[in-house]
Amino acid sequence: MLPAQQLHDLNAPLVADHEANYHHLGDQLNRRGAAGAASVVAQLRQFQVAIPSWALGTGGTRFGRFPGGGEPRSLEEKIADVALLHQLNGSSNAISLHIPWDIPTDVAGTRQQLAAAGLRIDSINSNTFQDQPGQAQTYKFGSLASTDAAVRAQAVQHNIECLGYGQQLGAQVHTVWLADGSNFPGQQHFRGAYQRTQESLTAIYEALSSDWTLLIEYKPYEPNFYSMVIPDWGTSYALCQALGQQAQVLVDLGHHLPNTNIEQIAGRLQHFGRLGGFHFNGSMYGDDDLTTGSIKPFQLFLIFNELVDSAQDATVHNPAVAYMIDASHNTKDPLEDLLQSTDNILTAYAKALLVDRPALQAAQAANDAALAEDLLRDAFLTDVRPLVAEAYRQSGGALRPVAAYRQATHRAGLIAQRGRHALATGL
Ligand SMILES: [Mn+2]
Repeated sequence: MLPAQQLHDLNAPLVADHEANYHHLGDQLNRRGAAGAASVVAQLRQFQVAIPSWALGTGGTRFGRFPGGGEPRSLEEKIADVALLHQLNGSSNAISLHIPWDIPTDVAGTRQQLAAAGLRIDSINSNTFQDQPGQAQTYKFGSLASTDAAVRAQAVQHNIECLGYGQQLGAQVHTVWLADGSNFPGQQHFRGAYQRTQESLTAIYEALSSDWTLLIEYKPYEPNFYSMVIPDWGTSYALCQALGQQAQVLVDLGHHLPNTNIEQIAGRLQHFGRLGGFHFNGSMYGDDDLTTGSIKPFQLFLIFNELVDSAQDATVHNPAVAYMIDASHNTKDPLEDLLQSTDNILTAYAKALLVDRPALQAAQAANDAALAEDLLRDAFLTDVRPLVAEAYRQSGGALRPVAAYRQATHRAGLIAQRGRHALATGL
């Protein structure tokens, strides 16, 4: 983390400009009769997005990987990186772990480190898409859906072990993403694979504590390219219905075919009270894991419009959604990418909070398509950056997190400390 004085000094030259912009926008919103600036800032400060441990190192493609140096080599160093992000933006108070990449070796020490940084473990993520050294059975032909009972038993057992690690660290969410599927027509019996998956998930669900949530993530293709056992939200939803109330659907922005109406999926799942988790990233073609909001900021705004609409509707009974950034690529400094992603997420959220909702509902009731769209445009085209910056400032962070990170030459410090060729575990 940065010394408090250094953060203060980095903000100092920006304060006068920021205050002028913030007050100007506040006046503008007041004249428009929109939500007040202070109320939006308070809601932005409440919004927390978890950081996954695997996003702290450089990602890669199957063609190569170009690490930038200073990557976290241990769970402790991963927590230190998230602590820095949270210091700079006040919006990253949780970390998601991946088992077996992040098995805690010093539980008391890890809990202490988390508490000191104001962080918590958000979710535990299982991994049955790779074989681990010394593993008895292979996942080459699937895990929870495997035709081999011994493979399924091993995969179920791994998930139950994940619950144990999570419990030690105070997590309450377990995420299952299945790579299971097939590459060729006829390879897999669709109904059989679904039935086996439901039975395996039932065994995991039965091991779940009553205060935990099981998130079921879907993905249309990759790593299997003909069929995936859980390809869409409908399949996740059906599995949740079969399992029980503690099972919830996890929507990952990149896990959709191009042009899918993801905002409608978000609205539909909240209507059913089954939207349990949301993974943010950016996508041009598929599961590209680019910076959230870098390609389709209007879509991100429309998604937040649905989230805000449901949150403000007393008839919607959806549990609190676990938000996480699930991105990792080859090009940017991962910490800069996560700061940018969080900034884009908060920007979209702020815009959604500015939508004149009673007017929008009246326009929808009157089938006034032009007015309804204009009301969304009014909110989307508002430059809300002063609101996001004010949220950072009130949380004790940096007015411009990426600029502060750069000026503090933090990456150079990490490289000096961890080495140029430090490799984040699991990647
Ligand atoms: Mn995901």
